[in-house]
Amino acid sequence: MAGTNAGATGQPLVGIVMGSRSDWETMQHAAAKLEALGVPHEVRVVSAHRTPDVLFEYAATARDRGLRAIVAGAGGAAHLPGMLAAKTAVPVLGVPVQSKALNGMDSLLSIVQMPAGIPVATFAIGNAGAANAALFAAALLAHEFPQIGAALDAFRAKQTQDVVGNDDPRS
Ligand code: RP5
Repeated sequence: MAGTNAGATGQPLVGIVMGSRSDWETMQHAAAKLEALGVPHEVRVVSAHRTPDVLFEYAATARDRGLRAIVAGAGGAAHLPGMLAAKTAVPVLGVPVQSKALNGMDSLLSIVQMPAGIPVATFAIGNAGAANAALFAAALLAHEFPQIGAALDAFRAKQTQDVVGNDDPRS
C-alpha cells in the first residue's frame, strides 16, 4: 500500500508494521493520516514472535529501501518496536496496541521501557498513538519533502480552525 508520491520515485518513505492482523483496527489510523498527508508508505504484518526472520529481514533492509521512519504497533508483550530498533538505525515510532487483558498497559510498558542505547519513540496507547506516530513521521520528513511539510501545516491549521470556529459546546 502506498500513499501519494512525495519522493522522487514514489517509493515508501514510512513503513507501518504491526505484530498481527488484529492490530490493523488500531494501525489503520496511522495509515489514514499518512494517506491524507500524501506520505508514501507501506503496510506489513511482521511478528516478533511468529515471524522473527521476517522481522530481521525487514529491519536490516529498511534503510537501503529508503525508509525514513518505521511506525511499529504491537500489543501485549510488545517486542516488535524494540527488536526492529535493535536491527536498524531508521527511527522506530512505537504504538502500544490496546490489549484485552491489560488495556494496553502491558504494551505501553513493553515498548517504552527500552534500556539505554536502543531508542524507541513511544506514543499513546491505541488509536491516538497510531495517529500521532504518523503525524510525527510526517514532521520528520517535512524538511526534506516540503510538500509534506505544507500538508502538515494545512492539517494543523484546519484542526485549529475547527476548534476556534466551533467553540460553543452547547451548539
Ligand atoms: C501481538 O499479540 C500483536 O501485536 C497483537 O497485538 C497481539 C495479539 O495478536 P493476535 O493473537 O490477535 O494475533 O504480537
